[in-house]
Amino acid sequence: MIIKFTILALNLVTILSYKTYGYLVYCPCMGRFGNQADHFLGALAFSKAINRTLVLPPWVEYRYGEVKSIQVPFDTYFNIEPLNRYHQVITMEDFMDTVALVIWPPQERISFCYTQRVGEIDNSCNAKSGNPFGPFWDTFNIDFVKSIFYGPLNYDAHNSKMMESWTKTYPPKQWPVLAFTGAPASFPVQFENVHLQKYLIWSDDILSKSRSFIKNNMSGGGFLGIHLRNGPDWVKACQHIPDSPKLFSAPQCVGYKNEKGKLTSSMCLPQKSEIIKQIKRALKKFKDIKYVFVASDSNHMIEDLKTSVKNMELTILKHQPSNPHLDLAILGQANYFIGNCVSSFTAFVKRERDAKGLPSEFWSFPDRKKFKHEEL
Ligand code: GFB
Repeated sequence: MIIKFTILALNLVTILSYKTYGYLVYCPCMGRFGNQADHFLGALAFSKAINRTLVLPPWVEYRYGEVKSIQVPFDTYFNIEPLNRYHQVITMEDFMDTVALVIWPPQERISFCYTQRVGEIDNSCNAKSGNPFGPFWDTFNIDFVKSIFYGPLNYDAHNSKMMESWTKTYPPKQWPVLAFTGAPASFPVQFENVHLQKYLIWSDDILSKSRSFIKNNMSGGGFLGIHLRNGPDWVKACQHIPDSPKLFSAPQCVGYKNEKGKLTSSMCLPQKSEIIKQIKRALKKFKDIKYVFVASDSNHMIEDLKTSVKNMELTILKHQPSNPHLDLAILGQANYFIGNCVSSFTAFVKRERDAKGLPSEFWSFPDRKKFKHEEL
């Protein structure tokens, strides 16, 4: 009895402390980690702009051979506290265990989408149709009774008129929870939201594992971190370069309007010779580098790299077994980083390093021939 009362009282305290703003819930239903991270920054900006507490969704992951996505709690990878300094947030797990019990009863669960989505029901968001949509909401036993199409509103947090329209159309008193079928954010991350990366700080667990890896394997010298994105999905994606001058995260180097250069196939899928040349150039600049840490989704090229630098006192290594988050956290701590401009996985590292004032560059960018010509 006492325990029950204490839990109820705690819930009320949590709810009262959040109540005035309303809540924003969403499914990070597009792409893998890099895409979801880009979306997260946009959702964070949007929730602040419409003054609603952001419910931190779990990360959606896909395991080989499994039909349904797996939902990994947000705080497995990131600390909540720094985010709270920017804006009020709560994890999805805490939200469902406390606030939702009071302000979001099952009969009031409405899904929001820009316009109808194809699925089992006509004229609906079909918020649970397909993977990861169904498994995501099922993780929290959430079903929706209705859909709202919020178009033509959009989630550009930097358009104050638009944000006013949101708060006027969906005031928190009548709409305590806005649950979005997908992330209320653009991909790649809007330029104005890139700086929010500084609030995404790795969890103590990821930080300590990445630091131990560095200490145990790369002490006594600096290290160069490189990201080689070269799996079959990527090879296929890079074929779209000629028709997609801003493919995926390319704006991070070519600019959001291609104002900083042209996207080339080599930037997406650099050849072995180009990779080796660029590494050697970086090593000339950073003389105290003794290690090259390679992160990759497919081919780490360890043997090729070892052969190409065999006359230098360098150790080439990777993390085993493959662990994307540890790779990211390690790359974020490298003395120098070379990444793939088109990849949102690289983009995460680049933003984190920019926030810490650490130097980075991209494969085959800027175009050296053009650069040299312009310098003359
Ligand atoms: O993160 P992500 O959206 O980046 O998706 P891109 C790529 C996934 O591949 C990562 C794995 O989330 C990781 O699971 N991966 C990539 C890696 N690089 C590494 C690495 O260095 N180490 C490890 N351990 N894993 C785009 C997608 O990928 O690729 C698009 O976002 C689309 O949706 C396209 O699928 C083909 O932006 O690189």
